[in-house]
Amino acid sequence: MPVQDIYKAVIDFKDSEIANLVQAEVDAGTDVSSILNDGLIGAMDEVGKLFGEGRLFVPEMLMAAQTMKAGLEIIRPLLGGADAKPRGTVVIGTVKGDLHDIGKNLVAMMLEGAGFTIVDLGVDVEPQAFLDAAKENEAQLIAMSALLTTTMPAMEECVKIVKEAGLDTKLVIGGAPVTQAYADKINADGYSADAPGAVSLARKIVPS
Ligand code: B12
Repeated sequence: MPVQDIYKAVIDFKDSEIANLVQAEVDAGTDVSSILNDGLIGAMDEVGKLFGEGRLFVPEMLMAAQTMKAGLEIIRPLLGGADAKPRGTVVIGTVKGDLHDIGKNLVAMMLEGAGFTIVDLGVDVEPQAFLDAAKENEAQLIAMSALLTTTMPAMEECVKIVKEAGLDTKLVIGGAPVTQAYADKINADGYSADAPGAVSLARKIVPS
């Protein structure tokens, strides 16, 4: 089944082949939702599972995410008409003072692959900029990344100003030094140790 070729190409990191495979399916009239859900997202779910089991590591996860993104580019213009409604909007960024973005990018890619609309503010993002972007884009979720212990307080500041502003937007945090205990302490709505976990978290917080 050709959609399975797409699924397999993502799992096998065939980033040079994926665009052609997806285009061929589109040309053959295959349902775009099936290409997305059974092929691209299905494969990323499997990658997340393999990562969770310790059978696949961060570099492989990045390669799979990049392959998935290349496939997603082909069907992106068609998604509006497909039966694949967006899951919600996530404003994501690395917090003020912090330039590490590999993990943040991976989380953004996985969330995009899971059907969320991503507003990526990049690195060194002020708490107020998260709040402004969440308002402007009517985001359901703010996702903050920090890799330095010295930049973690910027997360607390952001949680505080978003809650004070009375927004419905939920806040999730992550990054190597961040823990569930820290998330609880600063009153964040969720934490995950890795990108597949960020997808599960976002799906739980923003039900379809
Ligand atoms: C690569 C790297 C750099 C690169 C960053 C390149 C880039 N474009 O990102 C460069 C060389 C620029 C760099 C610079 C610095 N770095 Co550096 N860096 C690293 C290193 C080696 C890897 C980080 C990484 O990318 N990991 C791979 C990704 C995939 O993992 P991750 O980010 O943790 O993300 C995963 C999860 O945490 C989670 N996640 C991440 N974000 C989010 C967000 C949400 C919402 C959720 C749910 C989940 C989630 O999902 C991701 C995927 O599974 C780490 C060491 C380490 N092992 O962490 C040091 C490290 C983070 N760096 C460190 C330091 C000290 C610095 C510098 C201060 C060095 C210096 N003296 O100049 C500067 C700081 C610059 C700045 N202002 O940010 C220290 C931090 C110490 C501390 N506890 O604060 C570390 C731990 C190294 C060390 N052992 O000392 N660094």
